[in-house]
Amino acid sequence: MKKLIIPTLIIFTSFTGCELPQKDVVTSKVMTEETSELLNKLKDMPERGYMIGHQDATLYGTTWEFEENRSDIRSICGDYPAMIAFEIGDIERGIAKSLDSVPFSKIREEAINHYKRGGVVSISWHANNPKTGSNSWDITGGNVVETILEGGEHHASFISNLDIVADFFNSLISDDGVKVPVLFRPWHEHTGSWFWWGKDHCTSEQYKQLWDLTYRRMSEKGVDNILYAYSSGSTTKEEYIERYPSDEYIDLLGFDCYQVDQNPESYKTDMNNNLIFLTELSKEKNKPIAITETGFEGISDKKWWTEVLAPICEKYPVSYVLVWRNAREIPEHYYAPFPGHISESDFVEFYKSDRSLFCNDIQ
Ligand code: BMA
Repeated sequence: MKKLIIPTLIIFTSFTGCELPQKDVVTSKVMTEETSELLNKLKDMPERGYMIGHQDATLYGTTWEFEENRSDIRSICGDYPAMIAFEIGDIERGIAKSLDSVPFSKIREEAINHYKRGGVVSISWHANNPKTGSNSWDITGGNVVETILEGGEHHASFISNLDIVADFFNSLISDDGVKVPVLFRPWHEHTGSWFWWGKDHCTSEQYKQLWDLTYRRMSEKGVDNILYAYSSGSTTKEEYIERYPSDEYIDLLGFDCYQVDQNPESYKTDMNNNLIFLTELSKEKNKPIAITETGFEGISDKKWWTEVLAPICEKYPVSYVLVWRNAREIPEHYYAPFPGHISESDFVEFYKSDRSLFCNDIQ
């Protein structure tokens, strides 16, 4: 695999007209050729439309798990989502299965499969609380971030956790020897306080140091196949920037936002507000943007795809929109339709739109 050292040259030209970031960005990051191609793909995507992503798409659906070439979205429209995102929470425990009971070997296999079929792969990490040993929603440990930074009590064990994550990225190698490029999305939704790295549990400076530490360790471990997504909860531009770690290694700017009640109005407002400032930031920072997590749990609106989601996505230069997982173990915890679901035919309309991009559309 060829390594590209992208020159440290900063292009200040603001882009005009087409609303797209400049292509030849600029960091001193070391990345494989395929990773650099992924970055350009993300940047160019809004010229063609926005990619549709689905969390864990080929691992399981509401009624099945681990069936070759199956995906609920594919069962409905005949194509895979353009992006599939996977979750590696619990990997640091050194056990075989993730927090969602998926073998890590299966995640590796499906990430490679999706890359080989021309799709884009993303990985999130609901990291366990290094102080209490419990999960990422355990916020009982006080300021945990402080304890894992350099000089902190849990620094060494946290570095071991990062090393396990690094080993996983380094192991994503296809049978023809290509390291699969991945958009890595750790430390997400930090503008809320439901994760131990959230805003009430550490200072802005400490949060940024957590990112620096993550980036540095991945680099030291030779991980050259990841891009980094910075992904807040629904927020304001000021709050978004306050904890933004660094232009040097953040490659994509995103946010997570869900519809939580029957009336979509407040969801639409939140989505628009976030996308307005992200579009500005995309220009200012010359970086692609995305809706890194969204959806309406249970999708009780049969026209949700064409009447709520599509009109929002079409207004902004987003590279992708990702809906969350179709859990097979939690009834009603699903965000993509499956055969027989009330929004099935609307999803097919959504699929047919020129702007929504599925796997075959991005080849
Ligand atoms: C959450 C839920 C949980 C899951 C976690 C990590 O949003 O879907 O059930 O364990 O994501 O995938």
